[in-house]
This record gives sequence, C-alpha cells and structure tokens, in this order.
Amino acid sequence: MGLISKFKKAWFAPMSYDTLGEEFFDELEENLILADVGAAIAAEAVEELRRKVYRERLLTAEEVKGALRSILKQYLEVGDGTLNLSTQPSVVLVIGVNGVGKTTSIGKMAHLLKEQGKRVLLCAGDTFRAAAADQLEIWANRADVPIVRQHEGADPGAVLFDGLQAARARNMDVVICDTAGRLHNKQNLMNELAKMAKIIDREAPNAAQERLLVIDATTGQNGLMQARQFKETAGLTGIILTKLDGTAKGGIVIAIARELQVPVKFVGLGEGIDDLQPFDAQEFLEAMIG
Ligand SMILES: Nc1nc2c(ncn2[C@@H]2O[C@H](COP(=O)(O)OP(=O)(O)O)[C@@H](O)[C@H]2O)c(=O)[nH]1
Ligand SMILES: [Mg+2]
Repeated sequence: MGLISKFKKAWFAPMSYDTLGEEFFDELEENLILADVGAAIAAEAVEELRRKVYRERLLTAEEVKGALRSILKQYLEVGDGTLNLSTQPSVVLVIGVNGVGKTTSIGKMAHLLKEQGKRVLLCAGDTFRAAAADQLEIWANRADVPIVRQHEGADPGAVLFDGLQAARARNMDVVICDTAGRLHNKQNLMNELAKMAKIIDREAPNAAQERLLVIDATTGQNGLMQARQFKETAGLTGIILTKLDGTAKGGIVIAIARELQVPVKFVGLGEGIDDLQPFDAQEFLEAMIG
C-alpha cells in the first residue's frame, strides 16, 4: 500500500465514518431492504458505497446519500428506458401475474401514446375471463382507441393474430396486447405466453417489439421470481412498475434490473388514465432514499 493511500485510510475514511457513524451505513442498508431491493443488492450497494465514500472523501450525509443514489442509478441503467416503436406497426405484449395492473396500464399507455399522435390498437388477449375483455374495452373507450376482441375462452393466439391483421389493414402505429395473468395452472400460462410470443415473431417478423412485464410495487421480493420466470418464457424488454402511489417503494426493480438486465420503462401512480409516467431513475431514487 502506498504512502498516500495509507494516509487516506488512516485519516479520511475514519473521519467520515466518525462523522456519520457506522450506524449511518447500517441504517442505509436497512432502508434499502425495507424498500424491497433485497438483502444481497442492499449489501452490495452499501459495500460499494463505503469504498466510494473512502475514495472520494465524502463527509456529509447528503454527499453520501447522493453517492448511494448514483450507485443504484447505475444498477438501474441497463438499457433503453423508452419504448421501441420504430416500425409500423410496433407490437407491445403486456404480461404479468393476475392483479398487478396489466389492463389498467395498457389503458393508460394507449392514452399516453395517442396523446403523442400515435394510432393505437388494443388487443384483448386475456380471454380467460369474459370480464377481462370488457375491462379492456372500457379502457379503449376512455382512451378513444379501437379494440380487437373475441368471446370468452377464445384462443388468445387467434385474438392476437386478428389484432396484428387489423393493425396492418388499418395502418396502426402500435398494437398493445393484453394477456391473462392466471390460467388453470402456471405451466399453462407460460405455454400460452410462449405461444403468443411466437405468433408475433411469425406474423410480424420485422416489427419492433416490446414485451413488458408488469410488477406490482407492493409484491416485494416475489417480483424477482416473477421476472425470472417471465423472462425465460417470453423474453422481456422492459418493466412497468405499478402502484407506486401507495407506501411501497418498489426497490425490487433494482434487483430485477441488476440481475436480469431489463430496464424499467414506466411507473403507475394511480388508477386514473393519466397515472402512468415514463420511468425517471433519479426521481425514483430520491423518493426511495430521500
Ligand atoms: N393505486 C393503484 N392501483 C392500480 C395501479 N395500477 C392498477 N391498479 C389497480 O389494480 C387493480 C388490478 O388492475 P388490473 O389492470 O385489472 O390488473 P391485471 O389483472 O394485471 O390486468 C385494479 O383495481 C386497478 O385499478 C396503480 O398504479 N396504482
Ligand atoms: Mg387484466
């Protein structure tokens, strides 16, 4: 160890640890765990933070929190956070377990894209319950965009096929397809999603595609398991993190981004049509760690 780093170790690091206290770091780590980032990522981030504090001789709580935000921001920055809608049509498949907010997010997204001047078509790929297509249709009306749907129990692949045909015939810019979050069993659901993904690849081979996984911020650590499974089955290009308007901090997306290299693209902040926003890592982290 060189003289200078010895000097730093002897003086600068202890100085900041003394100023902030060992508990300060423990508390940060605990807050990360409470925010659902998971124990492993929390430990990794705080370890990295300690090195950064030492290296950059950070002294105040504000500086250290800023450093932690920049570390977590790097974990989150794993790809393009915007939708790839570069072809006409582009196809967005929205997936996730039951009740996370898929249908609601699709309604909000349709509204957002329509406001941007896009021609949007919705596709009612959740045929498991009759109410699912009705719910999507209500959102289609609210957002004032067309919808393709069939009867309850129809083959979701056939609805998707229809949707893609209609989109081409009607010069749509974006097709957003809903999916079921629950079937008779999980394997069933995964098979169906894999089949839908294949249909898009086959019927719209050159289309820009998004496969967005909806994660409910209140689900906690389970979100990581969901993300692993859906990624394996259907591939993922992005995350929509819903229900951030509640008390949940949604830190699970940091673990998902870090492990699976999938960026967060939107956050849901309520049940209204305007309550979907493009993901802003800085803002998210400020809300998460103050
Ligand atoms: N507070 C809040 N509620 C939401 C949000 N997104 C969806 N919801 C609610 O969550 C419930 C399930 O949503 P839904 O879209 O039907 O979920 P799906 O089963 O995944 O399609 C509904 O009551 C929605 O209003 C959100 O961002 N914030
Ligand atoms: Mg639904």
